Amino acid sequence: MIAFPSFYSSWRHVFKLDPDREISDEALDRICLSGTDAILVGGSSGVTYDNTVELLSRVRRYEVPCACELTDAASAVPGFDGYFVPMVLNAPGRDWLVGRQVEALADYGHLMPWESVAGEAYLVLNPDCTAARVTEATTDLSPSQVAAYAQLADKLWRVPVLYVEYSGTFGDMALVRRARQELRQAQLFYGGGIRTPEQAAQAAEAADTVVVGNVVYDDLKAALSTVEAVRQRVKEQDHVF
Ligand code: 1GP
Repeated sequence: MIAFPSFYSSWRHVFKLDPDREISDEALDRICLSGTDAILVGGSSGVTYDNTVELLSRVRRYEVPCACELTDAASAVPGFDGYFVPMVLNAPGRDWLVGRQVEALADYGHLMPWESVAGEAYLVLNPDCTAARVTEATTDLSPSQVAAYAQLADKLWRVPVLYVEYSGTFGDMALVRRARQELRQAQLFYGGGIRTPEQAAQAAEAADTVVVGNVVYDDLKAALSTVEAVRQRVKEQDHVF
């Protein structure tokens, strides 16, 4: 992967927080001071302008960078360090691939802070996650199909981020590695089902950036343990190469 400097290029570990879910001040404090590289704000349902503003303002008490995943123009809140615009590669219709994005840009394109916006090509691979249900993604992909999608994102379209999404379940790391093999310029994000330091380390080995979500809300201690696990694995890899 050739890394172009961007607001997210140094991120190895990220906590994804859902504006539609409750998080106490104490838990947020521990998350923001955990040593994670960034907080990513986004969710597959129930995200509004108001709950996004509220979460951003709470995270802004800390130094940790905070970015937003823009799934709906209605929740486009200014003031984040960066914005990702998801495009679901394996959704069957054009709606989640380009349709919604074009509609939103027609209205708000002139307001976009383009220097801190990155396209995010999603491959949604857990059929039971909300993102798969909402987008009706075709999730049972063979390794060669995954490789083809990765080529499409990286080489044909030159999207800067490929996000392999298994939200809710720990994914097939062989498939994640297969995707990574194809990338020349895109940064590979992996998210889904990370609940232990071991899983975090495996994901850090397979992907460039590890995203940890749900476990924040049901086992804070386990969530926090993933930060050091990723840090450690990255250090070992840097030592080897
Ligand atoms: C969700 O990829 C993220 O979009 C993280 O997944 O919530 O399963 O950790 P989990």
